[in-house]
Order: sequence, then structure tokens, then C-alpha cells
Amino acid sequence: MNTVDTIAAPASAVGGAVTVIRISGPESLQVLQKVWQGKNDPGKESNHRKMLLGKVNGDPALAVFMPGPKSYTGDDVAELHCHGGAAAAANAINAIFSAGARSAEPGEFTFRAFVNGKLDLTQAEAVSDLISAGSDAAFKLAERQLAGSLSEKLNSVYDSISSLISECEARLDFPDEDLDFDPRDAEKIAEIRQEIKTLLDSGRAGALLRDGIDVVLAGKPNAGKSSLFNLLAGSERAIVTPIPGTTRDTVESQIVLCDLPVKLTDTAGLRESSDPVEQLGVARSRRAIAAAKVIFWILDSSNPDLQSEIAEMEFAPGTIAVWNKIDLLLPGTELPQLPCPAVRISVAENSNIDALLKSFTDMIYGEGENARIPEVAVNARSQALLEESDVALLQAMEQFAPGEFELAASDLRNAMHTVGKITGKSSDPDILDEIFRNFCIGK
Ligand SMILES: Nc1nc2c(ncn2[C@@H]2O[C@H](COP(=O)(O)OP(=O)(O)OP(=O)(O)O)[C@@H](O)[C@H]2O)c(=O)[nH]1
Ligand SMILES: [Mg+2]
Repeated sequence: MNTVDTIAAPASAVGGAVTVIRISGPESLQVLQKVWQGKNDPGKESNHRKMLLGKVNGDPALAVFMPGPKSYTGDDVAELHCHGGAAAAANAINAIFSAGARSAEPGEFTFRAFVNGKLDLTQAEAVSDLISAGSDAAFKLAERQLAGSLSEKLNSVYDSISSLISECEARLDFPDEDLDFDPRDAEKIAEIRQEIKTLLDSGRAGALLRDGIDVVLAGKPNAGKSSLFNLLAGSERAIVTPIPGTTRDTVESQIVLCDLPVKLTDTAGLRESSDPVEQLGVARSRRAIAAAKVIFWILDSSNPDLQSEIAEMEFAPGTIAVWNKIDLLLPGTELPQLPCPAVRISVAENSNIDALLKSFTDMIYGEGENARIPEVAVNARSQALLEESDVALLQAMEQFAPGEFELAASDLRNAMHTVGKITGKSSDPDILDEIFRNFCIGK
């Protein structure tokens, strides 16, 4: 992707009421002036950043010109707002291409913003996260990252390593002064490593927010899986009857649970069956259970033989036992103790669902005070680079002790360079390619 051409692409989903076309680059204004006709000149200074009414291809269209560097990309940017619909959008975009702009590649606008110093790489990644956010929490995390929350923490790590390098180099410049090992250096490295560890720890919650969580409802026939599925999904998606073996296939729904994006799956009740259709359904249930991150194992507490309810149960990590139908629980009945978190609910009476949700969030974030969505959360790319940087810091620490400052400085430079790759301070064309390839066109 070069940064000298003038590029253009629809910035809104085609098919909506309005199509927004974005143009960026040195010829933006000239391209706009060729395709758009109106009473007011968007190039006149008093008209900059103002929506002006005019026409494109004879159809009403709004135009705005935003000279760089105060624009999204940092280049001169023009935007056209035309009638929605694929045909109108295609006519307008073709006119723009004929006027000298070329089609933007996926993520090319944001790439230019990066090149022009408007965003660093973690902020560019946040742009992509904002678009794909599957829940409010994921959206807020992306918003904070776009505002620079993660950049700030990474820059602080980068600067701390950089000042350690300066200290190390100062000792190399004055070798006769004091070559003794200073324990404070090791302390400083340990502090930086702790900052890195906190960032690495945030990666788990970040992955859950970005990728979503697979939650499977499992249990014996008639336990109330489909009833709970419908309650959590907020619609009567799955069939519920008093007949055991009602659900034959897995049923999925994309929902938001406690602010987290969740793929909820209802399954066929687990039991031995001679019916080949049911056997296939049960095999699917077992596959879904094996692949799930969290399993709500539904148990019918009205079953007089409670041991038979738990006979099929597997206690894989992520399992929560959900004793359902407590409205039918006979007074004095003791529910068996289980080696996993357990809650008692009644779907029929919509009671104690809060306890189930609390158990779910405890499972995701861990219990206790700090159990919440982190302020910042690194993604897999940053995680890998932070781990690499931590290894270099550990090596530097080992070199400090015997006074090998030259070697320590070299390890520290590696660590700093690796942290720099996360924000883009240290350049790496492969990383740029990887990040911007995943963007949609127009961003
Ligand atoms: N009293 C009472 N009945 C419930 C409760 N939850 C579900 N039921 C009833 O139990 C029966 C079975 O519910 P389903 O949700 O179809 O059970 P399932 O686990 O999906 O069953 P299969 O699809 O056969 O595996 C239905 O008649 C529900 O109305 C509850 O909390 N209390
Ligand atoms: Mg069912």
C-alpha cells in the first residue's frame, strides 16, 4: 500500500439508506470537485468541514472536505453522502474512480492514519475490534483502546526499558568508575516484568470479549435445557414439551450474557437409545460438550432418583451444575454434593437465575474484588510479543548480576524493540500486513 495515491471506497454498508464514500489523499478535493456539483465550493476555507448540498450524477448528495492533517487519515479527506442502494453507490464510486482516485484496499484508510502518526498499531487494532464487537463490554474495551489506554501502558514499559539501557550504556562509557552490580537494576527489571505480567493476564478476558464464549446446555432428557435456553435467549427458539427426548439436534443462538458475547447451544438429552435419530443427536451433544468453554449441566431436582441425574455427568473444567425445577423439590430432600460449582434454579418460576449468572461470571473472571472486565486487554499478537520481551528481560537480569553490562544492554534493546513492535514504534512490515489485511474495505 503506497501513501501518495488518492484512494476511495464506500465507508458504509452498501444497501443502507445512505451510502458514505470516503476519499483520502492529495487529490481528494480535485476528485470531489469533478464528481460533485453544488452552489458552494467545498474547497473554500469557510466551507471546510461543512456538509454542503449538491448533486452527483444528477442525484442529491452531500459533500464535505476536511483538509489534512486534521482528518481521520491525516491526509486531505473528502466524503460524499449519496442515496443508498447498490446502484446509486456504484454510479457514484465509478464517477470517483474516473475522476482519478483508485479503489482503497482493506484497512487502507486506517493504515494511512498509522503512517501519518494519527494512531499507533494497538489503536488501529481497536478500530477493527470496534466494528466486530459482539457486546457492550467488548465495544467499551475497544473504545478505551482506541483512546490510547493500551498504548499508554506499553509506552510506559518501553520508556522504562529505554532508561535502563541508558544507565547500562553510561556504565560502559565509564568503565573505571563503578562496575559493581547495583541491586536496584534487578528491581527495576522485576518491576517492568510485573507490568508485562499484568498485561499478559488481561489477555484471557480480552480473548473472551473479542472471540465470545461457547456455553453449552447439557443434561439428561427433560431436565429443562430447552426451557433455560429459551429463557436466556429471550425467545421461544427451542421446542419444549414434557416428553423426554424432545430436542434431537443442537440449537444455537448468539446472545449477550452479563455483557459477554456468548454462543449458547441447546443439546439433545443424554441417554441410551435404540432410536438411530436420537443416537445421532446424542453424539452431537457429546461433541458440543467436549468443545464448550462453559457447560451448564442441567439436573432435574424433582427426579426421585437424584443419583441417576448425575450418573452421566462429567466434571470438565467450566462445568456448572444447575439444579433445575426447585419449585418441585420435596421439602427435606438433600441434593447430592458435587465437585463443581452448583446453583439451584427454577426456569418455570424464573427464580434464582441471578445466581446462575453470578456463577457464570465467577467462572470467567474468577471470584473476588478484581473480578471484572479489565481496563485494557491485550490480543494474541501483543501477548506473543510481550512474552518474547519478557524472556529478553529475564536474560538481561541474569547478565546484570555478574556485571555483564554490554550483554545486558543488548538483551534490554531486544526487549524494547519487541515491545515497540506492538505499538508500531519498531517497524516490521510483516506485522503491518497482518494487521491491516483483517480490516474491511472503507476502514
Ligand atoms: N416445574 C417445572 N417444570 C419445568 C421447569 N423447567 C422445565 N420444566 C418443564 O420440564 C419439561 C421438559 O423441559 P424441556 O426444557 O423440554 O427439557 P429438555 O431438557 O430440553 O428435554 P429434552 O429436549 O427432552 O432433552 C417441560 O414440560 C417444561 O415445561 C421448572 O423449573 N419447573
Ligand atoms: Mg430440549
